[in-house]
Amino acid sequence: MKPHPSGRPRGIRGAAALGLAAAGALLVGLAATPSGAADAAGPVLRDLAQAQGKYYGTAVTASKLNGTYADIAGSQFNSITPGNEMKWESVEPSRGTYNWSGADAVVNFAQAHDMEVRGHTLVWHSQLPGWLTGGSWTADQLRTLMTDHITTEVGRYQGKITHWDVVNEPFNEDGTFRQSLWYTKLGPSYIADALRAARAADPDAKLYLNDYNTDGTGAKSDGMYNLVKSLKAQGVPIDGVGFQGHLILGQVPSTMKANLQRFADLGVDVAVTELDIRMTLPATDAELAQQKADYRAVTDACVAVSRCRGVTVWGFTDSDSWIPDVFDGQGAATPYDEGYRPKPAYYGIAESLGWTGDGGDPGDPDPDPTTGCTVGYTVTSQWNTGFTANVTVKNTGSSPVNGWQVAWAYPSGQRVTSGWNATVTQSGAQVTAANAPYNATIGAGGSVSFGFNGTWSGATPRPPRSPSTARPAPRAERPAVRLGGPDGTPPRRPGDRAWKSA
Ligand code: G2I
Repeated sequence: MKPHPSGRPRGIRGAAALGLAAAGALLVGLAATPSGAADAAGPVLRDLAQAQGKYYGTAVTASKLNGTYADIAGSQFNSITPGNEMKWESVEPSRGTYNWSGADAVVNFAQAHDMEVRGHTLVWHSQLPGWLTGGSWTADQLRTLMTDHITTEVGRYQGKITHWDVVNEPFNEDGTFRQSLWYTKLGPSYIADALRAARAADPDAKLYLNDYNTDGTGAKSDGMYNLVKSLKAQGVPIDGVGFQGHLILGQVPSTMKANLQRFADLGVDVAVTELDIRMTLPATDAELAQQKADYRAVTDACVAVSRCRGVTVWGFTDSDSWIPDVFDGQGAATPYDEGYRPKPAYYGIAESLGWTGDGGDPGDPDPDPTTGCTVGYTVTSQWNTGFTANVTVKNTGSSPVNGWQVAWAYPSGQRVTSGWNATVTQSGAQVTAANAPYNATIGAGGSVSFGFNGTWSGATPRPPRSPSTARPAPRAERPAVRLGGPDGTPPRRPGDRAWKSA
């Protein structure tokens, strides 16, 4: 593989954090709020995938391929799918008049960044030009229009497209054939004819059928399975099956791996071609953690099936996703947020592909070198004016902590209303949570959690690291910090430099 022309992605993880004052002035940081593409030491999905013998791909919008969007697409992914630019209405908006500008832009970008291209899509019921859907064609005329279109488009990109979605979404939910323009006029033979025309136009491209809601076993997947089996038996050129993977949070089919494997056992490749995992907005930290697990599970299924060629996400950033346009109130479906910050889902993919570094999400905080403690801050639920949060303090050191406080400042006017398992007080933006009598001691390797309800309006960004987080609190703050346990006993944590200097 050539080196990535755009180099390694730029710095990702900003230093946002909470401060923990354990028994006086111990301070630890919580890694949170990534703020860019990926840092030099962060995972690179394309390299991790390649090491597994797979690709990791993304759908893109050709007109956005510049700046940070292009940097991430080209450096993190080694396969690309034009989201719309190769569809019939895009390339042949009026009969015999072709517009290849968007499609060419994607193919050129792929070549410049050493990426494979998934061609999407030749024969579909949707995004067809009006002249085609509005015409009154005989079956022979329509078949010729279809095969000519395939010959022209596949021929244009011969040798440059690794995989073609030749026929897209041919099934109804019950596994019967969709009553598309193609099926109603031509019957099921349109599928074999399309595959043969594509093979003739580019013998090296891998030819796929592609559909949604076929990810797990079920009636629709059975329809696809039976079709592939019969095409194989007739010697029709079919190389692979694409499983789109438009999923709902927490609903990765438990049969996904087995389903991919049963198709592979028919003698075809498989791929996850349009992965996204949607949720109701606004997304909570708990939902983003679930999404991480879901992205990981889908990627795991592909990794576990040797004939799974790779996974493509349907847009890598929440700013370039079809979900909010189609599902009211839903979104946050991709691995990067709208500001191009990697979400926990990104790390879920990376971990599935073998990444063992920092998970970069609220559940995976970095220990603070001064205290050996970590603080994890998670919004567990959120509604229009309120939220519930959970904070976990983990003692990663080798001796107990006796008495602790956690301090942070809210950036956007959030107010704590009531807490539990700690005494949580707020003054201005500054919040302090002090241990309850019964959880003052955190054993070596142990952790404690507390929670609270709060109010918000406008936005609820995570509390950022205060400038004082990584060092002892300034002297002026010391009187506010209670040393030791609730009975006034001094903390006994060896090596607590901050406490000793207090
Ligand atoms: O619908 C999600 C995907 C399901 N599987 C096949 C995919 O090809 C399909 O992709 C989406 C694109 O991501 C959307 O971007 O297909 C949609 C059309 O069915 C695309 O949406 C269309 C909008 O509906 C149009 O208003 C818009 O002009 O995108 C067009 C180009 O931006």
